[in-house]
Amino acid sequence: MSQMPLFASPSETVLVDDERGRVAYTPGFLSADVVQAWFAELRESVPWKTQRRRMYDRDVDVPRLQAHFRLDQGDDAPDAIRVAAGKAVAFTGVPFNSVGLNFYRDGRDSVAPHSDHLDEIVEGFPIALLSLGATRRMTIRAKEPPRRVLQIDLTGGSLMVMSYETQLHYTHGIPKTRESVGARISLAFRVKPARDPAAEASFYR
Ligand SMILES: O=C(O)CCC(=O)C(=O)O
Repeated sequence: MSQMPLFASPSETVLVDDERGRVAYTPGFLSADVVQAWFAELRESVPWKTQRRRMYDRDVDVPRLQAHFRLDQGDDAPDAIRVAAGKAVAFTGVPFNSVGLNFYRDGRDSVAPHSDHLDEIVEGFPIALLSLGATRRMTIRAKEPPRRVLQIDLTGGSLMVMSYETQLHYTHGIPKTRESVGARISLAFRVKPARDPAAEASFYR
């Protein structure tokens, strides 16, 4: 009996590769069946949290739900995350040990332009963003001239890898949209330093 392959054969497109960093995008990194199954599993099983942030003189909800697991220190991550991490590690050769999850419920959810906090990732290692669910557009913008803006539609099942240098030279964000879009979950894989037990996971607005 023939079986559908669990994973598609991905092919990477390099969007930028110069002294300011490398960004590579791989649509179809996961097959549609896997995307659907993992989206459903993570939506139900992850302990999603609403974060609050001080904005000027008041506290506001961060406009998406979030969660975080260490992959190397016994955190009880759902199976889908463990398998996804294994795939990301095998594809990139990067020993990711942490995953931050974002749940964008609809087009009103977003993440503001930011770059990763450099004290929270190990120097030299890239970050990888795995998308499940609806397509959302990411804007990647150079911090200094020469001006460069990339708009990338992150489709469900895609993997985007941004080198460490891109965190120095670019911001990335997912703007709100008035278009009618479904829910999206992203898994942001990182290599983090050994955990300080007193430290809280930090989140981007
Ligand atoms: O949802 C995404 O793909 C982006 C997430 C992100 O920028 C982050 O977690 O720092």
